[in-house]
Amino acid sequence: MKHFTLLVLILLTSFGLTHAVDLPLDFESGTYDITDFDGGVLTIIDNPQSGGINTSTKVGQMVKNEGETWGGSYITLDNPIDFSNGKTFKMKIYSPRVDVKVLLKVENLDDSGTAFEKEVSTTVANEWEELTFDYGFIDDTKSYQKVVLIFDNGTAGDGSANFTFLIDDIRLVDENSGLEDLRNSNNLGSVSASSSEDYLKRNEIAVAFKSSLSLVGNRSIGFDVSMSTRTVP
Ligand SMILES: [Ca+2]
Repeated sequence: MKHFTLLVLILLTSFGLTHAVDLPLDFESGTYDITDFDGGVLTIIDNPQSGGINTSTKVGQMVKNEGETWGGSYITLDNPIDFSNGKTFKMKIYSPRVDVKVLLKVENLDDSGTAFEKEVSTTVANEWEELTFDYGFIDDTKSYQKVVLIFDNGTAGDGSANFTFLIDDIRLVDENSGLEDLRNSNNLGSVSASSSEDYLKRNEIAVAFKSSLSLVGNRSIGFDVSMSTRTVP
């Protein structure tokens, strides 16, 4: 009996059935924990539109049927999403229409109120494209383990080809969104002199800061100097 159990375990492992489902989601192997809601139906199928940027074997197919206008599906991952190496989601999509709104949301395993979402629109029809979702402002101190997808949120589906979408390769990348730079821009104290270039930058900032201080402290002198410089030919 022990030998039999061991054999089953070895077989399960070798066939990939115990493969954990986490990002990136490529639908090639593993058992996906999919939950459909309010008209959305997500299934894993052989790629019917192999070509362009996606010649992989398996894809996700989302059909939005009649139901609620927010109908969609979510995939429950085996582990919380790790945002430490990037906060930009990429997802390949094959849409029958341009300007289809694609909502990508992440949710906490138990508390749907702990969530973050971004919505972007498709730009091409009947060919694969890769959409980008900027998650720069997500609170990554919280835990998120569900990936929720809603197409054309606010519009009821009809289950037709017009509401049939293919998805693939949902992944996180480290792409500078500019949001972190913006967040740090009012914290000049964080500028360090790790290289000569940084040192020069820091000096420039210090000089500019001193100049603005002296201008405030001697406003009339600063003003006169400025005026004389401008008026003397
Ligand atoms: Ca795939």
